[in-house]
Amino acid sequence: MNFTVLTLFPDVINHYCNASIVGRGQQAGLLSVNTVNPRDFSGNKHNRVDDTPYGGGAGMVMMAPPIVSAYESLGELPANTPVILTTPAGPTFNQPMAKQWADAYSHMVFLCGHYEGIDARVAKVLPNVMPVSIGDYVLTGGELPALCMMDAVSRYIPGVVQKADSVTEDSFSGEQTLLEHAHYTRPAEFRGHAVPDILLSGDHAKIAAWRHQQSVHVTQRYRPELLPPE
Ligand code: 6GU
Repeated sequence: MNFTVLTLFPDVINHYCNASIVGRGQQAGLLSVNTVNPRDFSGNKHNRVDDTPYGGGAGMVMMAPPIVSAYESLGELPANTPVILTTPAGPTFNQPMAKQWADAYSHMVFLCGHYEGIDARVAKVLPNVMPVSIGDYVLTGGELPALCMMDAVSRYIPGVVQKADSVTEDSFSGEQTLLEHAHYTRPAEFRGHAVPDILLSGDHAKIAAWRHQQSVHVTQRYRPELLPPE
């Protein structure tokens, strides 16, 4: 998978993507993350990439020409390559989308919005533009959403996550619609809190049943709407 991020803050993207599991995936050649800065395509002496909104109102709007020029600098991309436009005004990203994108695409472009938004003509001019939000709150820019989505997609690229089970067992992964049970590791006792005995019992059937019951409890408490109807 090749990710290209159009962003005014390439350092933010690269710092995260060069660390941890996504960084290791890049080192292993399983994925790549590249950034292009629309500011380098401003076409004006002051490197301006935003302007006041037609019709008036608060804030600034990202101009279309620098973004479209930045995109065109990428050259030929696979025909189905999506351009994910990060915006609170879109459908909400979820786990099935992460899986589907990982399966469907070899290249994805993320366009990180800033200021009040992006000139609407960008979505008319670029191919395969899909607005996507990461939830019902407003962020100052699209870098964190792009990172969230790339991270979630990366986990579905074979080899990126060490143990295949840890992807399919996760909450929201399709085979599992409950929240995850609690996890414990050494030490067996910490500040008066012991690890539940059953986890030390070696009885795998009992452990599986206990974990399931824990999952139901956690889901009941925090996300009851995820529980199947009675
Ligand atoms: Cl994708 N962008 C911004 N700026 N804010 C958001 C978002 C995206 N998703 C939720 N809030």
